[in-house]
Amino acid sequence: MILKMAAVRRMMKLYGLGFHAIRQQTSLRASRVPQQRAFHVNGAQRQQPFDSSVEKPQFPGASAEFVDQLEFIKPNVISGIPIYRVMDRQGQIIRPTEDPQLSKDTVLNFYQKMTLLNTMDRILYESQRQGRISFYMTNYGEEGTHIGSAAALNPNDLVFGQYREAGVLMFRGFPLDLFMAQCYANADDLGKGRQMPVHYGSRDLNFVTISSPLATQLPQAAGAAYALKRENSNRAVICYFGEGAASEGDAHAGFNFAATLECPLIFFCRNNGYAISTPTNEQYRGDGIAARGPGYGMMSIRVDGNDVFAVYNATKEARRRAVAENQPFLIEAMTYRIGHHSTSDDSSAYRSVDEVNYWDKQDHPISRLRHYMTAHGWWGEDEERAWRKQSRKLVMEAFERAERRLKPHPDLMFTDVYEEMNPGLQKQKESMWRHIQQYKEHYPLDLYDK
Ligand SMILES: Cc1ncc(C[n+]2csc(CCOP(=O)(O)OP(=O)(O)O)c2C)c(N)n1
Ligand SMILES: [Mg+2]
Repeated sequence: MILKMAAVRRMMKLYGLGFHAIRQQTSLRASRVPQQRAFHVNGAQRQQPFDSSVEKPQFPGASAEFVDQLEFIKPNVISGIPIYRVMDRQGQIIRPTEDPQLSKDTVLNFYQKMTLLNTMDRILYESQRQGRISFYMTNYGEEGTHIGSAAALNPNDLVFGQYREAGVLMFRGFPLDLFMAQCYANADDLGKGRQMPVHYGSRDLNFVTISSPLATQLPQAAGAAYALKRENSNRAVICYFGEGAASEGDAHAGFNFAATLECPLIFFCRNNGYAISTPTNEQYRGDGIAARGPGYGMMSIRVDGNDVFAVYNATKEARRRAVAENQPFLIEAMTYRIGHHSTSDDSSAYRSVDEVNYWDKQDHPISRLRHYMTAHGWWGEDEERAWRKQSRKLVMEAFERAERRLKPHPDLMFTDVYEEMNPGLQKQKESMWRHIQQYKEHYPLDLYDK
């Protein structure tokens, strides 16, 4: 027995030393180093009487007390997480202290970006319907989540998007011509025409290129946020994703890495009610996405995504604290996808027109902000008419320029993967050119960059 105790003490000493050494080596001392628990083996040396109620659990994986009654934790222990909002549906500020008190110019900019996005969506959606582009995804109804969150960030914060966040990029200053160039896959496209439409990316605007496989961006964002923390850069990462993507295994990996590595990262879930045709009541059983935050040890909040000020306030505070305290935040923005999932979807097959109309007519982020502006005397019918005309003109002109522009040189399909093209790719390139020569009539090369 004495020998055994001595062995345990030696082991603890070893562990203690090891832990200490690791701590000393790293310059990345966690800002919230968990309290090391005192290791007491209660009553080990004690004689009778023995009081089991004073025993404390020593398991390294939990900080908790013992109980002596069998009881399962109910899944709804966290349920009905409230939805933070600043404005009611009529655009009236509910509690004056929550009003972010943004200037008239700032609010007008929010409104103009939200409506410009809406106009761009309409024109590109129609353009796909007319066969001019291959695919499109609209952002209808989610404009408040984009603009409210984008405005709360610093321009050098890094953005990882899913695919329905064009407003974030627009807010950062991505020009209409580049949106169009990407969707038309023309020679001006930053991605050189190699991606499906709406898979935008911009190095200059710190917006990582969209990838199609769902949720890949979550672990990538955790990695990027960890790198930014190591650089002491005072930058944050924001990672957007849908409630459907949150069911992917990668979402778990991203949440857990971000929490354990204490990364300055904002996970921003757009809960728009659907993942293509899968409604939320088939997507999960718990109380949405915000309820998962505490499970990962993450600060979490649920906000009204159709209230641009609520989104702004929540993101601003999450951003401030994420960087100041090196910890991730989870924001679940409740909203509604008014459009079809994409141009490959017909949502009338799985939801009613009445349901869609409710959100379009009665709980829309754009009309809510407009009510607010009107109440302040900042916007009226005349301004609206003039802006509608002007914004449509801007979009149409960019659209016409993009359509006229040449396509990228076909060779570009094979570049940029390796610094030097490897023999496999070289062979594929040659075979492509043989094919093009053979079926010349189907390949109008004069429309491609020389
Ligand atoms: C790994 C993976 N599985 C399936 C798909 C097909 N897919 C594309 S979008 C989508 C729905 C995603 O829904 P959600 O995350 O809620 O985003 P939303 O479209 O509502 O904005 C699915 C299933 C995919 N792209 N990647
Ligand atoms: Mg969704």
